[in-house]
Amino acid sequence: MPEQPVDEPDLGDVNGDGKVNAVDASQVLAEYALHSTNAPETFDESQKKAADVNGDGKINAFDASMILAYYAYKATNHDTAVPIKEFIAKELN
Ligand SMILES: [Ca+2]
Ligand SMILES: [Ca+2]
Repeated sequence: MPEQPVDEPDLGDVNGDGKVNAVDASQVLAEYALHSTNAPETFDESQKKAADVNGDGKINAFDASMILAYYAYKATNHDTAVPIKEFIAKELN
């Protein structure tokens, strides 16, 4: 398997398939569920960075809901959609 770059993962694309969608959101939720039961985490460093879309250092349901919100937004704004970073920055303001 080729090595994934660790420094700049695509924000929100947790499974690295090039898309930000419900699959990523559900992986974030699954990881969050593991954290809350003190189970060992399954995300690598790159996935953690991709999952923490609001950059607060935590992976939780908020990140999952932002990923879903971006996915819904992109589905209705194909041509004009801004990058997820900008979308989240707006959502947080
Ligand atoms: Ca993905
Ligand atoms: Ca977060």
